[in-house]
Amino acid sequence: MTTDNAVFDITESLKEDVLKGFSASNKYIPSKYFYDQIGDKIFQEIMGLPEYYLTRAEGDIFNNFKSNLRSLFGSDGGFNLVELGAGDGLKTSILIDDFIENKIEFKYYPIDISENSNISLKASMMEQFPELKIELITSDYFSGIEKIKKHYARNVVLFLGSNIGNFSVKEASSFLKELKSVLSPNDLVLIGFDLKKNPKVVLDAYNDKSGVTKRFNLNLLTRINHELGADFKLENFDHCPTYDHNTGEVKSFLKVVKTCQVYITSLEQSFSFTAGELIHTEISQKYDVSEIKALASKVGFELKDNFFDENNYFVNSLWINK
Ligand code: AVI
Repeated sequence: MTTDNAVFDITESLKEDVLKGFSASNKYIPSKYFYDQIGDKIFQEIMGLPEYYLTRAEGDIFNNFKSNLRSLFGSDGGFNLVELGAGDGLKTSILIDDFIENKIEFKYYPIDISENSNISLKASMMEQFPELKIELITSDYFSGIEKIKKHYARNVVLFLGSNIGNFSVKEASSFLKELKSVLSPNDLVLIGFDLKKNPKVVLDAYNDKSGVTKRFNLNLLTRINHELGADFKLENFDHCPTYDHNTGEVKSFLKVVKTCQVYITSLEQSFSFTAGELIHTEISQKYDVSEIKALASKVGFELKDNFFDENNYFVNSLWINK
């Protein structure tokens, strides 16, 4: 993984974050470490789970509203379609397919810190759409946007899949303020928010019967075992998600089921884990429509339109930079 000139060492950053997280009074591991090669594959499985409605809901929105999105994105002529953390690009390909069919002028710029995911995304996009104008940007999101050559007047930034939900509300608002600072007036942002709904539906999405999300969460410990030389025994930990409908927070934890000591070679240190203790691993924030509207105006955008799936489980919210 590389950023511009500096080589970014993910194992070094994992080491620092694990030391910080395991030394805290309430232990935690940042959720960005889910996405190693194994975690990426498990996340693909999650997206296909019957309980994990988010991906299907957003796909339905794109299928139902692609022509509306096409006219809104293209209302100023050609545009740069900028995607932050595109993953496998499956949902975006619904829009790209429609834009190409309707001979819309645009160029696709997926921005991701991981060169590997960008390269495989480009290969799969080129296979589906040989005529697609695409330029990979391997970088953090904000410097990536600044690098985009202004081929067309407008940037249309996609931040899909409820990735915004992996920030707390406070972090989301700083992230969006920083995003605004690298955009020009009239640029658009389309954000996928997961909505508050029946708490059982929400919680089941993070606690599937087949145990895929449990594997996803436990993979953090496998990763620490491999990359930092730790001796976590996975059977001493369980997957434990919670949902608070008032705050809209799904919190995922690894719960210690058997008291144990774990030695981490690269830190030359042991850590104690006590039965019942919770290690916080992820937040998946759910919103309601009024909170989304308030967030848009707080960070300096104007909410232009909301697109919902048939169940009102999910919304793609289109904002314009004032
Ligand atoms: C990537 N992100 C939006 C997912 C979510 O819903 O928070 C990650 C995930 N974690 C457990 N299941 C899915």
